[in-house]
Amino acid sequence: MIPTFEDARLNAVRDKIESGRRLDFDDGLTLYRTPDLLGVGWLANVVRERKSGNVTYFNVNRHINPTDVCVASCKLCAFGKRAKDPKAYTMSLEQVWETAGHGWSEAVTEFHIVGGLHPELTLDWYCQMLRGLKERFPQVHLKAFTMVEIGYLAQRAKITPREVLERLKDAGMDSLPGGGAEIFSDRVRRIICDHKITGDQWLDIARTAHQMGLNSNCTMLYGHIETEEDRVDHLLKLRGLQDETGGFVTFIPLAFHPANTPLEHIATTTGFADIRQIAVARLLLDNIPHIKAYWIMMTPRVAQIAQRFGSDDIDGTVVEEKIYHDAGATTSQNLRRGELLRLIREAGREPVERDTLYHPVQRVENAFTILV
Ligand code: V47
Repeated sequence: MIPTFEDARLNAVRDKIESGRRLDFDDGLTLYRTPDLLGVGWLANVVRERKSGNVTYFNVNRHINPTDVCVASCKLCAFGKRAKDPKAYTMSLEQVWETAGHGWSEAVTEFHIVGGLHPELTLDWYCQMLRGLKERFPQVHLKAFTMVEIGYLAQRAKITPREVLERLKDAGMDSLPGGGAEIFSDRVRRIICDHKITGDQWLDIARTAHQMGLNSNCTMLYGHIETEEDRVDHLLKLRGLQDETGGFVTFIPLAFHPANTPLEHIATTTGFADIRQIAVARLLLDNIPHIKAYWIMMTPRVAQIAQRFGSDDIDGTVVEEKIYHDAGATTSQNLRRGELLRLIREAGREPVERDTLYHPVQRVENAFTILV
């Protein structure tokens, strides 16, 4: 039975959830503004358990960032560098393929590949990269390129994003990660990422990918200069696109890490805000199957608690992480499979290893089978 809350506004939200009615913009603001975090979390947990029962998903993945050279200079980012910056790097194709196989004894099921907007790397280069990875690691799912990278490749090759997606899909891209969405508000984008595609363009490219049968994730960057209204608007836009396409698999809220960015003066988010964000996402995004608590961003401790506040996924082993660590993250860059299992079990959840599209993975020592 769902309890009665001290904050009467939460009772109205509870009634909607109980009767299967959709939450609206004002409900979203209530969830952000009520001091009753336990109440919000309680409701989110009800929805989470309806969708995923007692299971928390994780995967064994590896991040690969082929280059940090980026023409965009987003104020939110500490990762991107100008081409002439002596600290900038760009891997050769051989280095990408070598990195993919490096430093980890557990067989990964996913490569998560994103990078800067490099002014010289061509669409052909990225296609070769994917083909080389598929040749060497045919069993590994390639979750590659944000909508922002797709938009930039289209602009440079003077073709449409659909054509770019077709070429990459043909070369082995299996799905797309959720990054680069930031916050859809034009006012905020002009300040934090003014050279990036607009929010509408991000949504259009995601729509095109989904229409082509490619799944993707989606994200929201919060904890910078956005308002609560901007966050609700962002989440409802994602929900609207999901109604149309059904192509989003997982939503990942991303807390802004200000260190080493031009927005360094902004305070980092608090645990309260991070946990609330997970819960609000679970409640507003009623049509997106999974909510991921990305441990790299939240710390393993908070990501673990999030498993009782609306999240049903803790991401994966990662191995090497640059975007958050360049922006001051103090978390480790990898977690072994066994550590993920322990975090999940100690939260009272049942761990299930998944592939990128949430098929269960069965392991016998270092080999795996995906149960479709
Ligand atoms: O696109 C960049 C954000 C994203 C900062 O799809 C920053 O499964 C905070 O998208 N502080 C990359 N955030 C991470 C990402 C992601 C992570 C895990 C899983 C998945 C998935 C996607 O991080 C970027 C940008 O939105 N970002 N700089 C920063 N200083």
